[in-house]
Amino acid sequence: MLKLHFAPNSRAGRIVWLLEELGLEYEINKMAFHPKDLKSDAHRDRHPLGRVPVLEDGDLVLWESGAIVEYILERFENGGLKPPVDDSRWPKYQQWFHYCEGMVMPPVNTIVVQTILLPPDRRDETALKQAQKLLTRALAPVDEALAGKEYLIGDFSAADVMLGHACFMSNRVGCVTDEMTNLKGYVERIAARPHFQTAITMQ
Ligand SMILES: N[C@@H](CCC(=O)N[C@@H](CS)C(=O)NCC(=O)O)C(=O)O
Repeated sequence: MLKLHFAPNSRAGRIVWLLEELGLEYEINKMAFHPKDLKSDAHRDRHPLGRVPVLEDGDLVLWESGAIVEYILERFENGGLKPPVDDSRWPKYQQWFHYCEGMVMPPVNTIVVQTILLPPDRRDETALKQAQKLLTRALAPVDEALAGKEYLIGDFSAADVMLGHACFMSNRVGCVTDEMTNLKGYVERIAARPHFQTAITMQ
């Protein structure tokens, strides 16, 4: 059975969300979002940087949330969450899927580090402001693309599992502005999905 190594309030939520949307069975190893678990020898054996998510399937140990999502869709079932390569929606599906880790999550990481993870005396206001500016800029095209659409490529897809989760996190850190009305509505739609709720509230 698939085994997901998980910590709360992390990208591992994406994988729980996907597995739940697809109705797949899985086991879960719940760890604390804390070095005592994530940097333990046992977890470093699974992931060289001691990060989550990590998926185990038999002898395979796989990390990087995007790669895990693709693996599950290709190996198990895609439940219509990924358009085929000859579908006209496929290129944009790819674009938004990769925009998540490529452009949106780097400034989200910096904001989380500079507002939560670092002790107040080690925080850097300039780095924080720069990341907030970068994130707001990176979200603008997502807001634009969502005009008249419920989800990134129209119907719900695994691009929403990746980038929708990142937009939810961006909203949490206060970077989805009131002017981004399409994106606000999108984050609300994502948050209202029952399987997303299961994932985001998991501790
Ligand atoms: N690009 C990686 C990022 C993995 C990552 O940085 N995960 C964070 C949680 S969201 C983590 O494990 N952080 C713990 C740490 O940095 O010590 C992915 O998409 O899986």
